[in-house]
Amino acid sequence: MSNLVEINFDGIVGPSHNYAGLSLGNLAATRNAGEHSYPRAAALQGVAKMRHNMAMGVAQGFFLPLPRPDVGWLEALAADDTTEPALMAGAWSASSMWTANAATVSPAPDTADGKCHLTVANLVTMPHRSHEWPDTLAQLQIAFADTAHFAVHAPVPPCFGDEGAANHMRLARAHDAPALEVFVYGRMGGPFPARQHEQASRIIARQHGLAEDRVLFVEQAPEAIAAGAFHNDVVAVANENVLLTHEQAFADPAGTYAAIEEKCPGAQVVEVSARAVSLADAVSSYLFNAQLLTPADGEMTLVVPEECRRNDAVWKWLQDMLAGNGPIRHVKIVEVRQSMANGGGPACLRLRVVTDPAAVDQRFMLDDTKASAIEHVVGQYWPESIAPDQIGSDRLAERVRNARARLLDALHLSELV
Ligand code: SUG
Repeated sequence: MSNLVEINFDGIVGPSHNYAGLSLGNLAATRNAGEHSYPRAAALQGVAKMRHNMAMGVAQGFFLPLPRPDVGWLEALAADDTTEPALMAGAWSASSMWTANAATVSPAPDTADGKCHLTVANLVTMPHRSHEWPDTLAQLQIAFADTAHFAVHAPVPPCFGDEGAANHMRLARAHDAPALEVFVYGRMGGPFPARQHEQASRIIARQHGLAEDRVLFVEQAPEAIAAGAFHNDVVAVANENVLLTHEQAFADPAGTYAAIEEKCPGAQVVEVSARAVSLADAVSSYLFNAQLLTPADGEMTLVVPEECRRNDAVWKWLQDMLAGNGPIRHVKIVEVRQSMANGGGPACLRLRVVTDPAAVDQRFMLDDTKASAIEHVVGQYWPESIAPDQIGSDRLAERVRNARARLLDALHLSELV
């Protein structure tokens, strides 16, 4: 019998969480630049979300915050206190919390060698994210060290931007069945950067040993990127055989749906029309940055951010959807406002890995005891708030380092230094 299940690995929000407006094309992050941040509340909201999903019977894991400020990166930039504030903020960013951008994952049923393949994302398009990958890779190499089950790859060459699972979807009868892997890429030329390069996606598909008839490379609609969908997971989400997508997510929606139906018979596309929910409403509410999950009871559930309830058009669409006889049977709400204000919804905060949980280093798997331990350390050591002018301060840097060290210690992961 197969023990393969979907595990959601959430990024614990780091103690240096702040709003520096570093991501051009991410409208929430730009709008909130210079606001005070609340790292303690942010991390606790994240743990509450993990607890919420665990309570539904979903397997839950986590990744640790990366070492910040990244002094090695500042050195490489020959930067000091007098250099541009954006570079300093880049060294302090807690952006690794959005683990949907940590890696692209092809589970064992999809790959030629029957291993689960993970390629760490290079994130080269945004300077503040471009230095995440070495520490993320170190973490993946520990969490997925069992080489009988996993193959962990270095990033694709930096000439092609790769943003990980945020632009990748699996469609399959069930999580443990061979899937169609859909890679979504953008083309440069619009007002905002297209972060996922087609060639990066193609390299990953080859490197993971995916069969040609079970992959699809789809162009993201330029108007979606221009409207603030800097990753495809802002306008589409898939789970098992269901794709929930905005009408304007893909450059060629009809062609994309036809190709999906051909390569994955039985797939169901739930399309939200622009008339019902505009791209602007989709981006501000993060309706599609929901987690579409199959809980233990088998009833597919959409875990949406609180912002969806506050948007009339989105809330009405959700109610109408539930009243219909569609494949998504429940809608649940989580509060992740601190992350949302930087453009990171429930789906950005997690990396999905379909595998046997027993194959994972157990220190990365969450249970109630560990959730309480994380809450305890966060409550004691995470700064309550950070004002923009504190970024770069030695005192705060010391506090941030100490907070992370306490968490590593509590979770027996001090080897991550
Ligand atoms: O890369 N925000 C992140 C949000 C990532 C969301 N992830 C997914 N859609 N999967 C980003 O734009 C803002 C940081 C700042 O401006 O301080 C930031 O990096």
